[in-house]
Amino acid sequence: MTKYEIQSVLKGDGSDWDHNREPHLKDDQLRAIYATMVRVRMLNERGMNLQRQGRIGFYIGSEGQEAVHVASAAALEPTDWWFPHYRDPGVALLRGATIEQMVHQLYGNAKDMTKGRQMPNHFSFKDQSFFSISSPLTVRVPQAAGAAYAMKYKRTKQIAVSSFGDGSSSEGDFHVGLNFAGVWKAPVVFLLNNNQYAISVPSSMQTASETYAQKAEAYGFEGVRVDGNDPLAIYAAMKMAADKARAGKGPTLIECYTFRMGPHSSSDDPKRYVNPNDLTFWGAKDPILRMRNYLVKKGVWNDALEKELVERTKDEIQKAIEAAEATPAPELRELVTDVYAEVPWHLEAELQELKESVE
Ligand SMILES: Cc1ncc(C[n+]2csc(CCOP(=O)(O)OP(=O)(O)O)c2C)c(N)n1
Repeated sequence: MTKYEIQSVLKGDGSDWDHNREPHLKDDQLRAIYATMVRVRMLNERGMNLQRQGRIGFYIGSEGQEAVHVASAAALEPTDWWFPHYRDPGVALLRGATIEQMVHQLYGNAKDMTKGRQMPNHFSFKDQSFFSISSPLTVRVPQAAGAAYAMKYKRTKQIAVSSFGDGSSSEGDFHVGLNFAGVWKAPVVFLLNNNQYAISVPSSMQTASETYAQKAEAYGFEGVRVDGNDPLAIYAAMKMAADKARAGKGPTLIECYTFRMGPHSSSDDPKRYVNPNDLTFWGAKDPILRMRNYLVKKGVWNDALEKELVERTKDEIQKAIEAAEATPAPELRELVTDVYAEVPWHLEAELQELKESVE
């Protein structure tokens, strides 16, 4: 295998695989990865519909890229800090966050953990070591590098993961974060979701390098390139990188080569720039389909389990929407009381004005 060749375990539609490279996961772990990817896909479908119906303002999904974040998270300890891309809800779900918590956030209501002060989909789950999602791209790279250095300094044995897209690698923060992590051997993994687009800008216009993985070399650490539609290959790459980071051997950059099967967000129309042949090609490599075929062939999944998962998730999403729609908006007053213990007179006056205008 050449240095930046794409690493894979699954072959074709997933019903065959490379037995020498297969990571040895317990049946429960395999089922959890698969179920989480399905839950993410179902939440995406419903979330996009809610936006189209005018019930929420914005949605951003991860169709076709579920394996990148879910299989990676499965290779970590639940206390390892995840500095998320906006396409990563599965990390929090795998670690025990609920769909209901996510749906409250989509509605920006009083039970939204961000109290309506973030865009929909910009979750934050402290209990799941899932850092607050920032709208400005790539800030999560130096954040994760710095947090990882703190973990090393305090000898906590945790690691940090920074997850972001190919377009994000054009920001200065990418270079600042990778450089810092390389110099200080910070226990961090950089997970680059190369879905081949940054909104409408194709990857070919994003970099002159042949791969993203090779960029790690300039900062003195290893880069690997993985099939982003192969949960087993992603798990194996993240496990290797996490073990290495925990052993004090520094960072790794993992490039997951995949394709964005949906729009960038609810504000985008990819029909204007994505070639439909690409969708057909990548649709056949759907990570959920491949994982299901693998699990069925191994005898750990079947139609009855599939039906139960789909029905349960449908019900969970429906109940979450009903709960979110029955929850009032956050208290206006908290806009200032969350910042000031004693509200200054001029903000009190502004608050009064705001209340009158809302009423
Ligand atoms: C600093 C900054 N610049 C621009 C934007 C606008 N913007 C939001 S998403 C996006 C594309 C990001 O592409 P990529 O990093 O490849 O991630 P993807 O959405 O493809 O997963 C851009 C340019 C932003 N949010 N922040």
